[in-house]
Amino acid sequence: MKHELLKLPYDYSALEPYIDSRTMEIHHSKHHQAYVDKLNAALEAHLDLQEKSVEDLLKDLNSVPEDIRTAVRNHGGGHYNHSIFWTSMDSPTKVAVTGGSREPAGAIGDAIDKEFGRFSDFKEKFAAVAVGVFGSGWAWLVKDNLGKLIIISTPNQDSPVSQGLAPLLGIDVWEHAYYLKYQNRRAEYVENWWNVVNWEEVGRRFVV
Ligand code: MN3
Repeated sequence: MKHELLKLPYDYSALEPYIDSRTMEIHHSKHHQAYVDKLNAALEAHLDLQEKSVEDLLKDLNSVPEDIRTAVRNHGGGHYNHSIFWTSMDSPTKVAVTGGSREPAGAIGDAIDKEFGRFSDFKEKFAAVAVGVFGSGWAWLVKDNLGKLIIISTPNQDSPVSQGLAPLLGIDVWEHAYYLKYQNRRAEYVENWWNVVNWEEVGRRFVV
């Protein structure tokens, strides 16, 4: 079984003007595709591992043979993290048209209020972590095994699932995610990104 690049649930232009379509196209069809290809290449000589989902591989990296462990961590992590990222977002117009909300509602909304205070406080804390990632990496809202919400960052393509945490929402802060439009202005990218967060999907992940 080969790992495959998922088709985006929206067009490359869907997240305009907050994330431009050229960035989306290169990010998905080149960067993410490369992680998928390199993961498959790493697993080529390991038939037994080809049956495992990328999530299961990442959850137990110690069981992955040492000669491909770094490749699975980096490329498997890249594949998995980007899959979470794409589906954490949706068109800002669609969100408005469907009567959805750009703020978390229901159980996830309550949990965020309980853990972080107001939604604006949560956004501020999350953005500070995202902007503060040194070099390439990710900021995440995750749920631990007791159901508690935490904001964390991971370097490179390390994934929260490798730490036993369930990723609910993640933002890619590698330069390839924003450089064409925002250049060095990562904080502006993070600020604009809130407009495309798909809170319905985040809410679904929270109650699983
Ligand atoms: Mn990326």
